[in-house]
Amino acid sequence: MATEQELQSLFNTLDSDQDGKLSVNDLLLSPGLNSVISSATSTSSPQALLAQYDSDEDGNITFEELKQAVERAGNLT
Ligand SMILES: [Ca+2]
Ligand SMILES: [Ca+2]
Repeated sequence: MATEQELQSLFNTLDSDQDGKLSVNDLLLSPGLNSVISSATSTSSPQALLAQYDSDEDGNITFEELKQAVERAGNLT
């Protein structure tokens, strides 16, 4: 379970190159945080997260896409 605020700070921490999007690379650089994302979105890997929730298929997860993923998994409070 996460609030939108917690999710935003998690997102910012994961976005290591600060471009406002999470690439597979950003996610792989922080295995610990990535496991938090995985459990919040019910996905098993960054690749699975992108395959299921990268709705505009640009190869990155924006905050909106992440929020939707967590919402759909029923973990946004
Ligand atoms: Ca990034
Ligand atoms: Ca995207």
